[in-house]
Amino acid sequence: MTDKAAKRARFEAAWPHIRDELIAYLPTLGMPAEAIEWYRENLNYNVPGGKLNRGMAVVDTAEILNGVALDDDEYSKAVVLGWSVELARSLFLVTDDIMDATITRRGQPCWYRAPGIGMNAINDAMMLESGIFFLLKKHFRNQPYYVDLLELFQDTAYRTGMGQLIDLITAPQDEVNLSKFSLDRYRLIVIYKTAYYSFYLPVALAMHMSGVPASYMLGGQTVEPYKVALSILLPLGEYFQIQDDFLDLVAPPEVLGKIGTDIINNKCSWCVNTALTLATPEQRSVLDENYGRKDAAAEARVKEVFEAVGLREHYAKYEADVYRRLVEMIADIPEGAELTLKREVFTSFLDKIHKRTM
Ligand code: GPP
Ligand code: MG
Ligand code: MG
Ligand code: MG
Repeated sequence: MTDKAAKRARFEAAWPHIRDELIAYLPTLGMPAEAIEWYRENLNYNVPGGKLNRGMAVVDTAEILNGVALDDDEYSKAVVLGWSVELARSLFLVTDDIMDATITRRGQPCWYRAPGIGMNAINDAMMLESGIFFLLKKHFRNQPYYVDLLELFQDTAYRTGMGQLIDLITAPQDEVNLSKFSLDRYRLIVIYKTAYYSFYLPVALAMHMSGVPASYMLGGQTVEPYKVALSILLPLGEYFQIQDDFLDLVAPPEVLGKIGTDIINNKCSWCVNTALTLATPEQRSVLDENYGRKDAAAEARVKEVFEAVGLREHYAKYEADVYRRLVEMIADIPEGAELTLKREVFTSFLDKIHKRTM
């Protein structure tokens, strides 16, 4: 087994214990067996089964900040935080799939489309969220950073909700209107909807757990490590989403594991927003007439415009530029005494993402 596969296996092995902790609370409240079974199925169906990048990022970051391997207590704390991030992700996806009227997720029907679930999925999503706060209370109530963890989950959910709102109103299901799109709007959506919860949340959780303070002095300089982390992780998250959008267009389905649907689904994607800045008036009309139609011929016409405006070259240039910028920002982080921020936290993310093909 590779090192990476072993890490994943260890993280996954913790899930049944965490799930059972959540379930074990229900009988203490006098909940009937039927309700307990429902909650178990909600957790099993929605929480594991993804790529787990966000959850495992908590553990990876805690390990890097710690310098040496985590002891059992530290590891189990990091794992609870990691699975809490996965709980957050699952509740976002359960509700997002209702809002987007999506059919399948992770190769199975979306939860609201699973037999007998329907709009109960809304309550199930709220119970996934409550699970986060149950776990935080159980495992961190006596830690000096407990309030920091609570605030972080709450602030992140607030920001993610705002991102979801601007996404919903910029690209509504039933109306294609490319004049609402722009690269600035795109960036705002992506940073709020994705980057905060996917990139900043796991790292900031691990920083709190590792005792990284709000500020410290290093070489006569005041460092505010959470602000530094945010300043790198938001553009990193934007880069990740831009890759996701580009891969949706160009990656072979057998590599990507899914068929790209962003054009057909009227997504406010980096590809269309960039093409809009480059298109001639004729190309713009082709986009207006064909984007977001549930029709393969219309999709093909959009793809022709994307090729004609040189989207691939623009992507290559964007990737080279953002990579250089992130490398510079990371090199500027003042490094020193123990328990402070380390550059490796960010280089490990950047290396995983740079030039990915799936
Ligand atoms: C998925 O985006 C949306 C989120 C992860 C955030 C949802 C936030 C809420 C507060 C509900 P998407 O709809 O663009 O992607 P996908 O294709 O995965 O559905
Ligand atoms: Mg969606
Ligand atoms: Mg959505
Ligand atoms: Mg995508």
